[in-house]
Amino acid sequence: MKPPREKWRKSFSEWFHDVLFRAEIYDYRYPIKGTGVWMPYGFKIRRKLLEIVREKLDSTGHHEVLFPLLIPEDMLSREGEHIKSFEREVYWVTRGGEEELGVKLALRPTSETAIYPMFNLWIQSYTDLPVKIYQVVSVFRYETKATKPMIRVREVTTFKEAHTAHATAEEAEEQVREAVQIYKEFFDAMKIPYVISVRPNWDKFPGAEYSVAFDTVMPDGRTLQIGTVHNLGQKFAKAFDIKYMDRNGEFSYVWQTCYGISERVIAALLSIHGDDHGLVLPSEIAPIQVVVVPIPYKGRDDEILAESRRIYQELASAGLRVIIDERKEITPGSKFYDWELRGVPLRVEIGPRDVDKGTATLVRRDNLERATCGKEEVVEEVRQLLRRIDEALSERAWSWLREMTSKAYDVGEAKRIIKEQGGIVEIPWCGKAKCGMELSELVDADLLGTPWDEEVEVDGSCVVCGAKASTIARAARAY
Ligand code: P5A
Ligand code: ZN
Repeated sequence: MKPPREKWRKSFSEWFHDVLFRAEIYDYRYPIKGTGVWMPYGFKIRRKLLEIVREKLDSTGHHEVLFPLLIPEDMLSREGEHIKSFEREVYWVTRGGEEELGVKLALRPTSETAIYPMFNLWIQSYTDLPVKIYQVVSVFRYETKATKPMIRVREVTTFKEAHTAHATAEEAEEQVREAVQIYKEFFDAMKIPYVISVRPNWDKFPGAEYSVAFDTVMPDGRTLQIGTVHNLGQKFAKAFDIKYMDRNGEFSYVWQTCYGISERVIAALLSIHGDDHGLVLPSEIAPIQVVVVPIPYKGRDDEILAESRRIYQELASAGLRVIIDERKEITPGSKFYDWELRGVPLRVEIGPRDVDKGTATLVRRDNLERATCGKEEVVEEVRQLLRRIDEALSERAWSWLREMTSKAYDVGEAKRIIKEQGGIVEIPWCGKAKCGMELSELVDADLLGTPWDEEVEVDGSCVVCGAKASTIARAARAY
């Protein structure tokens, strides 16, 4: 059985707003544009996700830190390209109580310029390197594009940013690879499909040598940038004078990288797996993995409840995140509806027939299929089904991404696909910036960039200038 995905696909924006609120994830009615409130269930999902990120970073030698929110104006402006790009998006604190501040203080839009002055103090010798730190904080960006809950907010509340410093360019390069690998594993755990692109030079992170980005395709066919990894070279090291003494007593600037993700990942997770009934959560993220629902029957309620509780206990003792829904005032049907909306991967129903036969009925959230198993096998069966649900979610999501990725060999075709179907279109490109920017105009879409570290088959010629194509450009309408 296939749950419907009509609304999910055709009125995604409405679906998203509606589910966020009804499933008690996130309330976007806070009276400041671009800010939202994490509600209890949403906060639990957020916490699970952060647990996974922290585990991946901690186990690869990163250390968690916490820097101040405020950045003095002169520090924020130290690196030219960085400030030039961010200055239009900065919130400023200019007063403290009754006093005008002598130095304006920025609410961090990201923390390079807060962290690197401290790197200047911390890093003296090659023995201090590498430095690999991260923090999870709020950052503020006065976004001028249309704001959207979680997707483009002005207070980004779940900004996980990592910053590293290295002795050599090769080590920084290696760090970019490690970061990409960490994010791959993280998105894989989330069952979120992605493409990895080197952003065009005109669209890299301000202050970076180059930027690598993860994009996914949302239900409406638009792409969402869900993470970025930047090789900063020595630009910030020079601006903040971050030098170390090598083995020979000579001083050199460090080589740096930084990489970040935000609640956009949660938006992608909730959106990509969802359907018209609501959320569908992978088991690793689900705050509740299994819900036990007793199905009352005249004269047998006590037996049914006792058996439901016994199974609930068994699942809880096995370490599964399980709840039992004993609410008396509502029907089993309304309970199903509630937990489907919240994306609980598996439901266990216990009715009179299950009690008689010594069985349990299991219903998968992803495809709503029912199965029966003996009461002795419930734990094993639940574990197996959770695994299968996760696999099915991953498969469905990746085939969605593949379905939404096309190739085009001329501008008209590319433009038509982007307009009519959406998703990502791969177009032969000579690699010249002039053609790239023109291409973006001609197909009326953004250029995500070129494939990162992938063997790509390039056939045909640049659709703009006709020269032999050296790569492909990925074009899409991006959020
Ligand atoms: C990398 C971490 C940086 O800021 N500095 C530290 C680097 N990169 S970035 O690409 O600008 O941002 C990292 C990721 O954050 C998400 N993001 C947002 N999410 C929600 N609302 C926003 N307004 C917003 N801005 C950026 C993106 O996923 C981006 O890749
Ligand atoms: Zn060209």
